Amino acid sequence: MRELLKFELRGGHALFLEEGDITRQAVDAIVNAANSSLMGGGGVDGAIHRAGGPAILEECKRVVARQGHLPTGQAVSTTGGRLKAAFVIHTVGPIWRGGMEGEAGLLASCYRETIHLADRLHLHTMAFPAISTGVYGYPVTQAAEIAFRATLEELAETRTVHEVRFVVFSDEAYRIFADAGRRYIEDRPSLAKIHKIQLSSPDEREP
Ligand code: AR6
Repeated sequence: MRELLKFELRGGHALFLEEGDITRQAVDAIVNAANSSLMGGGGVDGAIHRAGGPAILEECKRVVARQGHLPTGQAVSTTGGRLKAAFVIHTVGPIWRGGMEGEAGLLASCYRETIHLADRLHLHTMAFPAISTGVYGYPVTQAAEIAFRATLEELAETRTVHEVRFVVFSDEAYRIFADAGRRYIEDRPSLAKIHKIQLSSPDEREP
């Protein structure tokens, strides 16, 4: 039995937390935890390029030729290639250097800029991995707190984006994100209602 958490916001907006492989998500855009070169890499970046095929890298090259490397905290979109998601939004998380070098602001900026861009593209649904918590070493508890705060604040402002999913890659990350989300809402009970949803089959959400 698979479990999801749904944070139900006013106005029909929702934030979901689930464990899984983001490359399989049927949403309008999945978010890539890229690096500034946009030339691919390991972790979720490698998985997205492998699953989406060469069209994504070709478009990344055109983006870099046009505007240079992508600064930390900013976002650009490309095709989703062969993915179910029509778009990939690439953002560059901060490398964790102890927390005194603006990491928190840069990580929040990744979530905010990505959601803004999705809204400018008139997208409705999108999925984030836990940006910076792999190779870039951001402590997961702190990254989860920032992800919830930035996303819930942005979701209150979006015009078309109404559903965001956090897709984390381990039981442990799920637990840490769930605790961070519950803590955030406990302090702001009017912001969202939390529902635990049990799915009977792993692919129940797939179309
Ligand atoms: N679906 C969902 N989450 C995933 C998946 C997946 N298929 N694969 C990994 N994760 P990382 P970063 C999780 O290292 O820390 C790349 O080389 C993973 O468990 O992918 O932002 C880039 O090119 C972790 O929790 O990204 C950059 O150079 C989270 O995704 C650098 O790594 C992020 O881990 C970026 O490092």
